[in-house]
Amino acid sequence: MSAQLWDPNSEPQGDSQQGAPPRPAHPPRTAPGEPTDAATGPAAAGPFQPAQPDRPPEPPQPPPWPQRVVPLQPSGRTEFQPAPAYPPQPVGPPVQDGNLAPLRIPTARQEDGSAADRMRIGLWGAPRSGKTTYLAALPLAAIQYQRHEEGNWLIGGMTGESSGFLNDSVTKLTIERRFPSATTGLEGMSWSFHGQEPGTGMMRKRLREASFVLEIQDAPGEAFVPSNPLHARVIDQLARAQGLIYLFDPLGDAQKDTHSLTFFFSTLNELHNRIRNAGTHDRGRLPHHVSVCIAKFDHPEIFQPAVEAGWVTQDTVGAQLPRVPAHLADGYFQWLCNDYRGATARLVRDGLAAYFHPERVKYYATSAIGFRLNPQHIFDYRNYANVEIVNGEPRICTSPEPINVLEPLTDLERRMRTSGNGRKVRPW
Ligand SMILES: Nc1nc2c(ncn2[C@@H]2O[C@H](COP(=O)(O)OP(=O)(O)OP(=O)(O)O)[C@@H](O)[C@H]2O)c(=O)[nH]1
Ligand SMILES: [Mg+2]
Repeated sequence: MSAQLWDPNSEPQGDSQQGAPPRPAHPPRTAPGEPTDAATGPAAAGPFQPAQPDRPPEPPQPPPWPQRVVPLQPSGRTEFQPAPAYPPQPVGPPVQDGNLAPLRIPTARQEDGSAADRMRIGLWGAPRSGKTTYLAALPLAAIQYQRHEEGNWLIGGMTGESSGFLNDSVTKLTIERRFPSATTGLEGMSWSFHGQEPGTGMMRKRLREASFVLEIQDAPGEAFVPSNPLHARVIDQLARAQGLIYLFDPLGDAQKDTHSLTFFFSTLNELHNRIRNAGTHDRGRLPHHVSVCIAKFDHPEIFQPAVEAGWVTQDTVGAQLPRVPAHLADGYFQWLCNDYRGATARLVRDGLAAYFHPERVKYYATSAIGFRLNPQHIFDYRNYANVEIVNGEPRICTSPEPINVLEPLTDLERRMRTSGNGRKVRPW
């Protein structure tokens, strides 16, 4: 009588589970390249064929399907038993990555008006003054912070769009070496900031822990004139903001269609009316804290006169970047408006001084893209202009190292928090 060989294609005898999924096949025991003759191959050998005499005996392999581990038997040995076959399962949603950790909610939501650490900032500036590039440079400034200062900053998006903006900005500025496109609509960002930075005053030697959520809107510069359809919404934003970042572009100020005053005075006047009508003036002035950024400080037409007038010092370590020191920045802005620009710039200066409390306005010489650096990554006064024109389009020459981009924002947060006026989220 011939031996009964196991035929994997034949129906199992007495299997009453119609429609049960077939059990997975054993993995082949044949090494790659080994002959798989039907007489001697693994199929012919049957599922639990003893080891061939010319091979070292293999330890018993547990089958690859789900197993139950039966706890220690009285004999003292653990035994594997195949689990019972599962009934057919409904098809589930596609699994994108079975290893993803469960997703938690973000630590604060944009809509959550009660979050104490939320900071609404209005971004203001004439067309092409560099507002979007400033925002785009923020993640770079945060990553590079520890190069120049003790401490560290991390920025993260609170929404998909805000996160996407951070990612796209870094790619655009550093890899493509291009500037962002002109803004066409209102774009809201919500970013979380976590950091440690040097304290101030007596606490200078200690790192200060800071954490807040920034809400900021980017608008086209044209929206800061009353004839623009977005104007009312932009004024709303500025009125509801706790602090303002104002970009003053000395280059644009020299051109008729981007005069700073055109996009400054009418907005300032309406902001004042709105806040006066709401009865929320602070001792007769607008209650906001303001960071004024003198934009495009890297540009030779701005940088060179500042150097020649003696406003600039240079770091002695790292990339040896030039800067206008914080204690001179106010004087530098006054000089820029008095001596370098014209009568309209002086009116911007006067408007800031008259409508806001002077102690709540701080000035920064800012460059979103920083200076061109030499191959050793050091500033060279012979060749520092970081923008070149390629096919009629401005391109950034060396990877941006922003100057005074993070500071106007983190200082603003600190000034608002410590000034005592609070101006936490207020319903105007
Ligand atoms: N040299 C230099 N040029 C800059 C800098 N930031 C911006 N620019 C130039 O200014 C142009 C306008 O910058 P944007 O950031 O788009 O200005 P914006 O204020 O957002 O402009 P709108 O959206 O039209 O209101 C850029 O295309 C660059 O050519 C900077 O830090 N340095
Ligand atoms: Mg823009």
